[in-house]
Amino acid sequence: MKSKRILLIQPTIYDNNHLLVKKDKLYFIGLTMPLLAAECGDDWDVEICIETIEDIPWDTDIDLIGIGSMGHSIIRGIEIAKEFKRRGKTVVMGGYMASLVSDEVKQYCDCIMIGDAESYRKQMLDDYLNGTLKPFYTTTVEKLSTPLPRYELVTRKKIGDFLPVQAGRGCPNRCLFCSIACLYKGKYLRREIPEVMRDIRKVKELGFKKFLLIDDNILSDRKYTMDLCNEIKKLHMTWYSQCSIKLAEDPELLKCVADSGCICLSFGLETITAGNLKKMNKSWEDPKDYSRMIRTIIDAGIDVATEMMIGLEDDTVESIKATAKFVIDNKVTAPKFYIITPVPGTPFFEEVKDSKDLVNKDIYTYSPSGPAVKNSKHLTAKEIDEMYWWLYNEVYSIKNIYKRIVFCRSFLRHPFRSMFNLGVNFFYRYHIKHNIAPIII
Ligand code: B12
Repeated sequence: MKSKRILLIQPTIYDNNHLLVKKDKLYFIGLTMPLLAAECGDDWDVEICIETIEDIPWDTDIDLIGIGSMGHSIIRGIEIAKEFKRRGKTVVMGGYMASLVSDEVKQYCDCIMIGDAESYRKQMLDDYLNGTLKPFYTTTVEKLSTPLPRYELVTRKKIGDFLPVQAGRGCPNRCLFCSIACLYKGKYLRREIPEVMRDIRKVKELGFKKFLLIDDNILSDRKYTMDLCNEIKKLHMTWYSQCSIKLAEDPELLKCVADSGCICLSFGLETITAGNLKKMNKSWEDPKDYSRMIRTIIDAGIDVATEMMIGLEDDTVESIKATAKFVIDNKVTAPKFYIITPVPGTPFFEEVKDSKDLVNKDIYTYSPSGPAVKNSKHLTAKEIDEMYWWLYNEVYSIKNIYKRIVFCRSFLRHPFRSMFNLGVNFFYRYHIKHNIAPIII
């Protein structure tokens, strides 16, 4: 008789020196594993291993192993799957990459959960217990409702001072490079506000004063966001999230978000070159508005983090230098950069997979922090790599960290927060100096 026990593993990634990224502390803890644990049901005994901060318990006596796959951590995920298979375990995989390239990944495990796992207890776990596990499970969630995540399984681990909460999943936009657009196809699912508030209250009860709203675009529904923020405000907590920079164009909503305790938002600006945005099907944003919008957000009391890509078709050495100047002049608190990478399973990958500009076809080496795998119109892959590290070093030079964080108005308005941000910037700088892009912390 099979026992109701499962070990859930969030694999880490390999860095640019091909070493596994291991840390003393993971500041951003995802929701995936605590939520999956809850979705197993109370009668299941669940253990979670976050490989970035923990060792894999290879000798576990648990038979069922569940492995996540976030971006290029799928490479490590497959290695883990192979080893557990060798040890006679039953291995199930899920998450973004396993869903996007399920046929490829299936070779290494017993079963793949494609897309959302909300009904996997009913289907997959019961089948496992009955010995009738199928190779693939695909579920389409039309209405999102999730149990209270089992946060207590991660709160004793070495994590930051906030926990993740999810209000919605997916995004109404269809940007060509984005895995979320690929999986959700323009769909945005939202949970009922009382259910979201139940989770936020739990986070507070557990002693956390901050939370990370992990939605991909919390602005997708204006009224919903307003109502949610009005409820959050009552709890006197602070929170972070990510959304479209277009928030700056809605002063009423922006004020409501700021008043509810939001202190930092991350914006996928992608590029300062309009032609690049257009080619990526993101022409609903215009880089010429970015500086003004960033100012508006900072003036509302919210710190700005940005996510941008390098190696796009219209990029040149000059445009990448201008990107550095852009984030420095606009006092971006936490700028992050990625090399555009054709993620298998996305339309972008299909478009370039046979092109002679794709200089590396070994998808198992792909990473958003390089080495670059594709020449662009004006730059070779090698030049893109050089410019990528030049950009990070420039933006995180001591002089430019001070310019962005200390010599600006928000330092006077929020000195404690700014000192914290200064610490974060020096932490990122330390990693950059060791050839590690600060994309996983
Ligand atoms: C929080 C977060 C992080 C955190 C925490 C990571 C961690 N180790 O815990 C940090 C900042 C560290 C991080 C780092 C990275 N991330 Co990240 N991250 C997120 C974010 C914002 C939320 C993740 C989350 O909690 N989601 C909520 C849960 C409930 O949803 P879910 O993960 O999709 O899980 C559901 C299903 O997919 C399924 N499922 C998932 N895993 C499994 C496993 C099994 C066994 C089963 C049955 C089902 C299943 O069940 C869940 C419930 O339905 C997402 C965006 C997003 N929308 O998810 C990006 C995201 C997942 N990250 C992404 C990437 C690429 C990365 C990095 C590789 C680097 C980077 N940023 O580019 C690293 C790799 C981290 C690692 N593995 O070590 C991409 C993945 C794209 C892709 N094609 O795979 C996303 C989608 C962001 C994006 N827009 O591109 N990330």
